[in-house]
Formats: sequence, structure tokens, C-alpha cells
Amino acid sequence: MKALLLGLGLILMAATAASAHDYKVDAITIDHPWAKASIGQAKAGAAYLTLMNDGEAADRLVAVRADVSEIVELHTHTMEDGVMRMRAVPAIDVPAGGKTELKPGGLHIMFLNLKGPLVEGESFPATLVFENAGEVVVEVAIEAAVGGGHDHSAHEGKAGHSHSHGSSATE
Ligand SMILES: [Cu+2]
Repeated sequence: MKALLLGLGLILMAATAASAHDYKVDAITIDHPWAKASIGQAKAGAAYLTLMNDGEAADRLVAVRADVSEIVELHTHTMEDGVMRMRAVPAIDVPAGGKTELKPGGLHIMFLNLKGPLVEGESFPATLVFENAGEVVVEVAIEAAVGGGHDHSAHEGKAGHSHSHGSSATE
């Protein structure tokens, strides 16, 4: 049993290593951009990554472009009256010598009005635009939408989207 568990652990480690990927532009390193696979007819998706800044000046992620959806926004979660809500932010700061994590339940890149499903195991290119470092194209890996329960279907039918996004996320 111990040997089996050890074996499984090694397989998991190998899988993690295989899916980890990073990109660099100027002083910014982008680690493991990934998106949650979309569920059913969901019209919204989200992507996450870690930004590291080796430079001596702060930088900001100011925009993301991708062909998978009509609208791409930068989002954060805020607690309002005890309810978790998503709202668009104009930029995501990456402090000098610091790092910023985009992750489920926190900052994320939001895809609204998806043109098709985000299928687990596939990937798509996205262009990240930084105020100082400039632009870089990264490949976003689509991974299983397990855990979290960040309910992006809440965005569904919100054509023309408002920035409050109405419904609460369940995370
Ligand atoms: Cu969002």
C-alpha cells in the first residue's frame, strides 16, 4: 500500500511538472497560466496565473486579449454585506520585487460571452499587456473545473455585462 501511494505521488508530481509552464517578458515572469474548463453552455470562463516582478519598478497588467470570448476583463472578488461578488478592475498591480497571484476566489482574468466551450486538456493563446514590460503571448492550459465552485454561470445571459455582475459567486 505504501509503495502504491508513493507511486501515485510520483505520478502526481510528474503530472504537475508537465503542466507547469512559464513565460518571461522584461522583468515579469508569468507562471502557469490556466483556465477552468467551462461547464455545459456556460458563457463565461476565468483564467489564473502568477505574476512575478524581478524589476526595481512596479508594473501593472492592464489588459488581456484572447479570441475565446467577445469580452475579456480583469476581475477581483470583494466581500459586500457578507456576499462574495466579482467586479472588474482597471489593472492588476505587480509590485517591484514582488508577486501577485491570480487564483480562484481572488483576482482573475474573466472571459465573457465565450465563443465556444473551454475544453479540458486543450489550450488557447492570450496576450497579456503590461504597462512597462509590454506584451507577451502565453498559452493558457485548460484544466478540470474541480473544486472551488466559483460559479461563472452566474454571468450567463448578462450580455453587455454590468460591472457589478449581480449574482454572488459561491466561493
Ligand atoms: Cu469574474
